[in-house]
Amino acid sequence: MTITAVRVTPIAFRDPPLLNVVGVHQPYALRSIVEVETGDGFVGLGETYGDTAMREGLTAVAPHLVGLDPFDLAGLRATIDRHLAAGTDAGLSVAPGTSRRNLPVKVDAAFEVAFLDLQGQLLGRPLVDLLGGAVRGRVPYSAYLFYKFARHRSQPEDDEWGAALDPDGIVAQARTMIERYGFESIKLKAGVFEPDAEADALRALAAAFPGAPLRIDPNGGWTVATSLRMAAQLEGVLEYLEDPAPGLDGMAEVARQVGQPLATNMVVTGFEHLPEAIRLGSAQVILADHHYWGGLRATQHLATICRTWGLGLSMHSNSHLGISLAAMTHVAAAIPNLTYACDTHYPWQEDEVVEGGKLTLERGALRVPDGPGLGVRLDRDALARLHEAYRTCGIRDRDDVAEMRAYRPDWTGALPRF
Ligand code: GKR
Ligand code: MG
Repeated sequence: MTITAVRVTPIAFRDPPLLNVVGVHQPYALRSIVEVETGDGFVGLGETYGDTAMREGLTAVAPHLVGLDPFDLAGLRATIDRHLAAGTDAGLSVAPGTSRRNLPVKVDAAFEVAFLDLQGQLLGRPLVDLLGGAVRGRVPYSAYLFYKFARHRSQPEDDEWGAALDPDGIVAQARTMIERYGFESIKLKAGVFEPDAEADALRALAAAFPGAPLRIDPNGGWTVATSLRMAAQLEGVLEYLEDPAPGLDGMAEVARQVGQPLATNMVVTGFEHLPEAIRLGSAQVILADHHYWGGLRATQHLATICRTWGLGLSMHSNSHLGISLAAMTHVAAAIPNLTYACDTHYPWQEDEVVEGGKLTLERGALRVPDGPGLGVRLDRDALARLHEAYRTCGIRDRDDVAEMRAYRPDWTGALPRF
């Protein structure tokens, strides 16, 4: 049993004008779809970032995987190490996947999922069984709210969500999202407006959805002083405060003085960050993301470290489609100490690349797909359509700062903002 073909297809799908601390989402988000095929017609799938660095990494490795056994994950890693030099960009980013940092780790993650999908198909077992089996049959996700413009500059009419630029807009967005998907916990992407205005939005959410666990994430957009002031204001309102201040030291300084746990997907984005983060006490909840932590098994290793050191574990998300959602769900189902609902951008995406269209979230959760492997199959017409969108959309790297500059020419995206 060997791999006979590997394909990497860049795609672009529509993305609304969601606001964050560095700017605004572009009209299209990019992903790469990975297919790993064996001679007898089985195809394993993976989904990951679609930026230039990632595409180059995936395509540099792809031809060298032909001939490997899909069960040989050590061989996969060795092949990647032989053909890919580690990136040098050490910068921390709002979108932790979209840089050259740890490129081999991210490439490994994408192919590992495809190899595991193949293994599951060959054995006739859901992927979660290869990770030790499911400790839960449904994986809860949180409603991921964003301040947003009503439409992109290029759109003649408002999108279906409309604008959300104040507490009323955020509560209305939450209502729609909860009506549609039944989410039980809520996250607000912050760092967009003055922190006090964002705290008002959180309090409005707390009043509108009593008892729903709440989180706020300004992506390191607040100074330590602002973070402390906001933490005091939001005491008792939040289940955790996500990435208030930049840097391991900044987070540690905040953590020392506040009563609530800090979560991060910005200052701890790889195993190499854990010793210092633990020594300093920079975060009490780590947001895992298999796309940049090295895959599904690496995410399980991270979970073990979190359990050992008494850290909470939740899951980070960027704009993604169903292959990623299925992979996130399988690994989340296998981790006993995943103690919070996972993040997902999924409700913001209209397009899909898997057969049958959008996966169904019910009561805020996705049932673990029970078909063999990931349990999702590629819709080839959709793949072709989204690849064509990639070819013509003109975007090759995510750039929220440049997109915002089109609205506000003086925009810099510099952090911290407040
Ligand atoms: O898509 O605007 C966004 C998010 O801010 C994303 O880039 C972050 O990586 O969702 C992410 C987060 O939790 O920080
Ligand atoms: Mg975050």
